[in-house]
Amino acid sequence: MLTAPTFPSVQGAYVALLQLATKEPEYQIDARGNAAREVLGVSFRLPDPRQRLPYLAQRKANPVFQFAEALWYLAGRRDLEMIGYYAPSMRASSANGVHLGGSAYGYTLFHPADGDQSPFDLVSELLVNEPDSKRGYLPVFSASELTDRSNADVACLAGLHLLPRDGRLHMVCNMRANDLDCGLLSDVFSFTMIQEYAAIQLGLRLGTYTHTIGSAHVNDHNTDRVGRVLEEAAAGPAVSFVFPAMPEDTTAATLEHLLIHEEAMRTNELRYTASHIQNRLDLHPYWQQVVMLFELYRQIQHDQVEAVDQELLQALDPGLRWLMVRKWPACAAAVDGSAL
Ligand code: 5HM
Repeated sequence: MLTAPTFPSVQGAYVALLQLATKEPEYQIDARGNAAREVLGVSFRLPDPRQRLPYLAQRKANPVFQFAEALWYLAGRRDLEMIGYYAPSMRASSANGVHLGGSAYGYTLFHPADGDQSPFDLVSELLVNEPDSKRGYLPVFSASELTDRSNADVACLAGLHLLPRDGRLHMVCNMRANDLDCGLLSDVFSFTMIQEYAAIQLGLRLGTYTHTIGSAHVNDHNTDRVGRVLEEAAAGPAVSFVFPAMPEDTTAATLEHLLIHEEAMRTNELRYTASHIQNRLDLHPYWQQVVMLFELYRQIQHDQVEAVDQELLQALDPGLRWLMVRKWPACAAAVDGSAL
């Protein structure tokens, strides 16, 4: 079979690639001081790209960051102010302390560079007029990023290819490089969110997601954690949850509305209860879940609570709650032992 191997969720692909790179590496590399084991030219396919979260106790996915990053991309932003709050480590990649460079993929894709149309708008227009087109490509990496040899933030995403076929929107993602343990999970989460958003804007059903990587590697300093993940995976799947569909009425205005609430919580101007989010915000229950995640994170970051609001935690979808309880001690402290 020459097409990419398929997996029912990102978790299987992640584990299979960790296994390959650590047990059967093709190369040992040392680029920019990062010793790593590497395999070249790998790919996988997710027939259901919504299954974009792993449920592994040894690899604590952070759904707050995942949604924040996806929204930051979809809103075409590059500011550290927003993304640095959710991922302080990303501050180190910024050259000026204000913006991110190559890794601000949303800025490249959704920000109107010249004139008033973004690359995403141009590709969408093309695909509406010619769905069978092979030109719906959104390039991200640019060789001009290599002009400055000290550039710490060169895009790892080469580009996203949108392919409407038989009423469904497929996406092929090309990455020049992917850190299999640290980068892959958040990349797949965000890119499949972009795919689902694009499908809705084009009036298409969600198709398959294919992820391709030039240099797939595991850094040596992550070897211990990767070993623990592989042990957990070998013991068999403990839990799995189904990730719901993005509402079909989602538009750029929905995301703008959501990001107004996001900013109010990030800057600690407003605090929300579960019932306020459910009854007063005029958001679809899918997006209400995201506001709940941001409010829980506000309580952890700003109020520095020992235990988050129980009612809010209980109002989360079971899969998101499972992840939050494992990721944040203040969430674990808000549930009794049986819910762990
Ligand atoms: O030396 P280089 O620019 O390739 O280092 C970037 C590192 O971040 C690589 O290990 C790359 O695979 C990882 N990375 C990732 O996996 C970086 C970004 C941000 O652009 C990303 N995924 N989205």
